[in-house]
Amino acid sequence: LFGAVDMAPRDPILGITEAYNADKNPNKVNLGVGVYYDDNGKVPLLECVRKAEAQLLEKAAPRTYLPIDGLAAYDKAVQELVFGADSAVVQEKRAITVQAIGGTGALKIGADFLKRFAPDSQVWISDPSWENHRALFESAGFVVNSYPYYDPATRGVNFAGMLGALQSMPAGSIVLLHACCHNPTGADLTDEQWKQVIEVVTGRGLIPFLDMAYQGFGDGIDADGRVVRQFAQAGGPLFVSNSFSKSFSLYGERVGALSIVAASTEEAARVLSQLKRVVRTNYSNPPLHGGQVVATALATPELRALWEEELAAMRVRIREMRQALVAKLKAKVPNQNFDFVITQRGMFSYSGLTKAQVERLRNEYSVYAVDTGRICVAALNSKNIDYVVDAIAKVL
Ligand code: PLP
Ligand code: TYF
Repeated sequence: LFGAVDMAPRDPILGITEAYNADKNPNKVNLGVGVYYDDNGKVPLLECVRKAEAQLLEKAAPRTYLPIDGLAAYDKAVQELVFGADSAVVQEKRAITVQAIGGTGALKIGADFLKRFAPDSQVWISDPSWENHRALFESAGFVVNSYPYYDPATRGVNFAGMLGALQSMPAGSIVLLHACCHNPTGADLTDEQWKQVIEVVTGRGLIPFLDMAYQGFGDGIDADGRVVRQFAQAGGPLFVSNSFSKSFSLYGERVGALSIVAASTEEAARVLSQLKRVVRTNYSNPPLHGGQVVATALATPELRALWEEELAAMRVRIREMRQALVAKLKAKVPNQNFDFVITQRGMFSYSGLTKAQVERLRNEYSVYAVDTGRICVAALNSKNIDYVVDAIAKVL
């Protein structure tokens, strides 16, 4: 049996962390994986999480199974966060939300559901996109295509290309969109561009699947969620995967959710019943702890306020690192313009570094970036930024 098993390729991003971990250089910096580190280079345990966990510990509740669709309080809190408590889709009970195993799990149950009910549709992802998008939808059985997105010349979005592709996809195509903080480029659409995208997607009967893994890292919780609400208002079916890995710094707890908007309460109930079937045949029901933590934090006013403060602090620190990176690079490499780093949103910057330059950064300086030139700005801090800027200046 195993003689015929060949070696699978490594995940291009998680593989970088393996190499980084093995590196003995004390100055090493991991700008590869999309994880937020604080100014001391540590992954934070948020105070709102610590307090929610203290409350849960105090209760010492038994660890029974959760329902197939997850903790009800969690699903409700997520739905209100994603769509707004007073939104029509929530009020009219047209949105259903299922707790999922991280954002990745949400994408996968959404993909499996879609394969069952839209088996002949094809999937379209941005060029480039998060590496796992293609693999996830292909493993659900879909043909995955890409639509133009990034324009290296402007270091922004090739909007004409994107819109043109949307206008020529067959009706029923599944379009994966990053709701905010595009991974890997950091280049987001403007409000006006989103308006046009929503018009084309709903007008042409495409199926939008919004992936929101970085809510709160762009311009704020509400501002980053606006696109989801606009899609929900526009009508038509809608899929939204969201993740608390980054926004609650709960990476390993695997907390995410899939929400689907249907045309009526009755339709939503049928959709939920089928989605539960997908969950049941994959992992039966989701884990308890992370969902409880997030539900407690979101539903307890003082913990909710604390979370918003802590998330804002992460967002602000990343912005400061963007500013510092640009200022320091300008001083060292005066003939190049790095202002685009400030405009980019979220954790990442598509830096424009070539594969050869990324290799030199790794081999000569132990600074780890993704081969595409993506760097995680959230891994920079006041102690490592000068070292990183020196290294980048040398390879440029
Ligand atoms: N979608 C995007 C765009 C991401 O960058 C990530 C990052 O991890 C995910 C989904 C997956 O989220 P999770 O780690 O919660 O599975
Ligand atoms: O893009 C990133 O770095 C994050 C983390 O297979 C990640 O989204 C990367 C690769 C992967 C899972 C998570």
